[in-house]
Amino acid sequence: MSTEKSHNLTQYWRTLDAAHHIHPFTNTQALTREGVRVITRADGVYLWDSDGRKIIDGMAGLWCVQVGYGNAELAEAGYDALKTLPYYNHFFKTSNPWTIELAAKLATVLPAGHSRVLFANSGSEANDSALKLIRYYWNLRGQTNKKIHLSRDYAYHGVTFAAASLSGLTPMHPQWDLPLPGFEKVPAPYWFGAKAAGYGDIGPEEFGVLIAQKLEEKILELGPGNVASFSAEPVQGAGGVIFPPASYWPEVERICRKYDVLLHLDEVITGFGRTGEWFGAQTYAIAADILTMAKGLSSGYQPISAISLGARMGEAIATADEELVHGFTYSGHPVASAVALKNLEVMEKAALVPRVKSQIGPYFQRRLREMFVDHPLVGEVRGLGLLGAIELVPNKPQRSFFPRDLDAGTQCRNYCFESGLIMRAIRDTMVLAPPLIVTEAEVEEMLTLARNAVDRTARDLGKL
Ligand code: PXG
Repeated sequence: MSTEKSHNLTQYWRTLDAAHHIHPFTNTQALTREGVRVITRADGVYLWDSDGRKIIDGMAGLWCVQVGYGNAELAEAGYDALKTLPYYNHFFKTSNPWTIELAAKLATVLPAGHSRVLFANSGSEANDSALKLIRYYWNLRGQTNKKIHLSRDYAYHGVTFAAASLSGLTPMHPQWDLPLPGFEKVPAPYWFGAKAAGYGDIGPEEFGVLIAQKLEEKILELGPGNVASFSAEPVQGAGGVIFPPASYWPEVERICRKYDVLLHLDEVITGFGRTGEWFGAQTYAIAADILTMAKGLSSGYQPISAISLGARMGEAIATADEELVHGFTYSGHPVASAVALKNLEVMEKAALVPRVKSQIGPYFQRRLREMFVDHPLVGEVRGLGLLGAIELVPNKPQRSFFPRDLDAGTQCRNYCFESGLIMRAIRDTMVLAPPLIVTEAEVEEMLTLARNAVDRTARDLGKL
């Protein structure tokens, strides 16, 4: 296509988009002023926009395209299902082969005891459903006072009324008068931010235990008989890629068990190989009562999510001998199930999860540290598997932060975009979560572009 033609097409789409399409998590007025970027195709770890510009995707879409773009096997699995059974549901005692096989396949990779799953269409729906199932479990058990749902500061669990209430990113709340009543927060195990938050010079492991014990304090304050559940991401993603100190999860698990609080792990980002195991629960050896997953389940090729039940919830719900009054028109959609099933088969065949654990993950982590640990603008490099974060700070030993209105992270992210790299900025934390098929050469390309962007930001801030 000639440059002029593609430019005209871009203008045409921009105008239509501005006139008719409201975007998620976007200032519509600002976007209309700047003009949207139209992504027209993708292959491997690369995207192309409507002007023909090639972009390397350091975020696997929104942390979800595990097998990379353009996988023909997934496309064909979806097409076959579309031709054979484009739609049918699971209400009224029916099912379909793809969803049945997907449920069974999931049981082989999920943590021990998680042998039963329900399906939904997004991470938010999965979390919303999980909270309903938690309530149902306690109602079945006759513990009808257990209604309060605990979660953490900086948590991201989605946008439905319940999932947004569960989320601890406070800017998500005022527009919608959230959180709903019955949602309470405890602190996150964010060691890098501990000094700025007034915890002093505490070491990470001691801090991990201290923060876990804040959960215990909260449960005791509310009364264990009133607390239904604690929801948490094994590694907090959209809230800043916060890795818990090793001491944190064992203590949290002990506390949940002691006070009979159900442990809900949100594996929407950590699921499907991101940290080098199928699930974060396996990476951190966490025994959870209920797990939610989405994104990597289908590598983002189809909207599908799932909720898996551990032994006690699974048993109670499967033997309740009454109708489960819950489910969506598209729960276990045949096309989405077929694509997710193929995605899991492709991941297994290519050994993508072991690859993240022992080959490309360690390579990515080593190079990330080599390129950024000593950078004058970088306070901390943290990561595991194919998840990495770089904190941009004014003063490394102080672990202090730039003033929010400086928007150093956004500035750095804009430089990344300018140079053809998609990298996410969360406050001033720069994040990478590439597709699990990324090669060493592509890691080098991403890190080189990221380094240039951090250098440019450092120069702007007088740090280089
Ligand atoms: N839980 C977690 C841990 C997530 O990361 C959701 C639930 C909600 O999933 P749905 O499918 O309802 O969006 C998420 C989603 C970002 C970004 O910019 C992150 C997410 C979604 C959109 C943007 O980091 N995570």
